[in-house]
Amino acid sequence: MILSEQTWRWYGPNDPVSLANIRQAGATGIVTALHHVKNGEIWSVDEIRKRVGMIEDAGLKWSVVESIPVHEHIKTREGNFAQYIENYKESIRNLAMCDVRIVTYNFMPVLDWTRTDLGYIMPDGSKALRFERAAFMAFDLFILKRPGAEKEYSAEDQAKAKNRYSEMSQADKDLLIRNMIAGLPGAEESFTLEEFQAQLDRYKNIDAETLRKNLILFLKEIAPVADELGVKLAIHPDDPPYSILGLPRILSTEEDFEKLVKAVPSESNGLCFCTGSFGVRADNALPDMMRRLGQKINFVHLRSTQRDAEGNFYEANHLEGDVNMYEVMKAFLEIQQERKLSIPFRPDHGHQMIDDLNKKTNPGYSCIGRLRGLAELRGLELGIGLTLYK
Ligand code: DNO
Repeated sequence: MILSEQTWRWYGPNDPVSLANIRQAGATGIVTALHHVKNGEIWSVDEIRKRVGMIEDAGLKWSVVESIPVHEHIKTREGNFAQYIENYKESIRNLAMCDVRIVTYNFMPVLDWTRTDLGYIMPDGSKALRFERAAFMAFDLFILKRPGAEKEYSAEDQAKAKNRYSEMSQADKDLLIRNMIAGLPGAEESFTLEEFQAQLDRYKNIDAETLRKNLILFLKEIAPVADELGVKLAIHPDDPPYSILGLPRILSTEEDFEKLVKAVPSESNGLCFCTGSFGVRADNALPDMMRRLGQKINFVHLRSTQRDAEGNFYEANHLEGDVNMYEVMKAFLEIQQERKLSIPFRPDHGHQMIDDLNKKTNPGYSCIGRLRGLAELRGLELGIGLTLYK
């Protein structure tokens, strides 16, 4: 039987969760990035080696890069984009030289993942991340005051946003701004409101098809380099998986990913199957989707969300919420047996709980909640695996 490789996201030497902690949690692989290297610059062999050394000294392995950031100029194809693409290729080559061969990235304009509330209190007292639609619309319409935003919301939604906004204290507003644009862990940038609007403006003339075209042009350049070196690329889906703030989003569904595969049929052109991101859409039938895309899945994020009729969602415990993790895990095991390949997954996010409630933690990336997630997920995988494959 082939089981997955269990990995853990580590933000580097400043992460409050140490490599020793991660080893005790039971992960064997590390998912990390050189967050100190400026977006767009080359990751040098020296810097990569240093990081590999730290990880190996702790008895672990650098299994996956998450992420080499894609510079905004590559997404819009302006400014120095050609140079940034060359740098990207060079970083891939340097990683391969150090035997790090899975590279995650995303192509979401301006913002990476987006939540409105980083401390949503669950009935058991732990804290979860949440996307509240009314707060999000209030941010868009009344805080950011994005030109033209009102055209994108129904009268009913606008009324909800107005209500929500009128309930907010100044402190609530400040916190919402921070949550929205000051950069969640792993995000490449953080902005003031003015800077943020200026970034949005850069996408005025870029619709989804143009952005997709730019992604394909980027992939056509980097995939051959990755192919040659046996590096696997893993694009991360949009989170949440739909357009926000008037920005185009192009990786929210199976069809979106298929378009990429069709345009760039390279071996290396693959997916980071994130159940938490895709799972926010009820029309993404995750287990079947996973089976159909199985050959192209190079990395997996396991996490669940709970939606409601208002379009809100919160991050549920890994085995609860809308994601049918049992069926997902069955599909995951199937594709691994079929490909005769152990694919890395990481427990994505976790609730802030127990001692972590009194610590300063990276939102979504505290230790104990992820430890719980990893323990549940690896137990589930082993249990299903032993029943089905012996
Ligand atoms: C959030 C993460 C994302 C992800 C990037 C990949 O928790 O899943 O920040 O790392 O989108 O490029």
